[in-house]
Amino acid sequence: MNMRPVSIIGVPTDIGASAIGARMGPEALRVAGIVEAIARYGCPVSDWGNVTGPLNPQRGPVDGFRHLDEVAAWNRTLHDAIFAELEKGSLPLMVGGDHCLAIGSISAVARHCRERGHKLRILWLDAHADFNTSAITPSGNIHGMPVACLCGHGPAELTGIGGRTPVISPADIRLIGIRSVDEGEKRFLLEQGVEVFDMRYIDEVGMRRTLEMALDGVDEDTHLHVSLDVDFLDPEIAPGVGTTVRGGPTYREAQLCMEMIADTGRLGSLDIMELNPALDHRNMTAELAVDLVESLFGKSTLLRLYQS
Ligand code: 6HN
Ligand code: MN
Ligand code: MN
Ligand code: MN
Repeated sequence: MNMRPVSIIGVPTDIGASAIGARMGPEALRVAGIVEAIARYGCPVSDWGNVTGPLNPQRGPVDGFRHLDEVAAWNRTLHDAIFAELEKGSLPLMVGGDHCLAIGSISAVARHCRERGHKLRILWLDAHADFNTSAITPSGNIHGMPVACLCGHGPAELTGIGGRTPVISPADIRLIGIRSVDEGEKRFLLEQGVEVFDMRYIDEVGMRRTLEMALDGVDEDTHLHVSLDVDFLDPEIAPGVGTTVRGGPTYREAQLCMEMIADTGRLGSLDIMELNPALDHRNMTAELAVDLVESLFGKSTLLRLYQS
């Protein structure tokens, strides 16, 4: 179970998306009780409020990127905020905000790991691969590009945050729950050798085996970063997101996924992204995300004590 103090950092922007609304995600997660949920499992938790950045100008893409300067500004701020928390020995929990912001959080995590000699493993839980570049993107939306940027494929403003390019190697990351990948993106994933556990894989072998595979090699020197895009979840249980795709993990599959991550005891940082309260019903998606966070922080570990 996690013993590090958790630091919540809100990032109220939808700067990397074309649909707006994810800017309200941090507040919806607070209203759903994210702070209390973590505290319930004995974790010290502080909510540091929100970082700030440029407003969303809602412009079209320029040279294949929508809002590149603004996206870079948010991510630089985030890198600094999250790196400072890691240096204090805290477990940063970024609440977004759209998924382009994982460039900043993971740049900070990768730098921390580099400087402290930790191994890094990233679990990217998403319906999408987020592996587009300006040359192949169908939308220009940078929330479809963070994994590519982190692997060094993107503009210098986004690939060098934290002082080194590439920030990560494809070997550091596992994509899980994938079921919507663009044509050029598919080829590029294959070419780069990114490990993808798509929904077909989860259907065939189950969530348990999938997580065993994705966590293979994680040991006491590993810093585990989880980047949860809430569109990972089936839209029937998680409608509050701008980019829903049918056929995602069920409630129980998602819980098992979080429980197996908790069992490693290696969770070092977490992003909860893409929640769009404007599209939600009675905050149900935020409440589900909080439910899953409880499992990540040891809810079932306590239950299992009674069973043995
Ligand atoms: N997300 N592949 C699509 C695009 O526009 O690049 C969708 C990306 C969605 C991104 O959900 O974080
Ligand atoms: Mn550390
Ligand atoms: Mn997604
Ligand atoms: Mn995503």
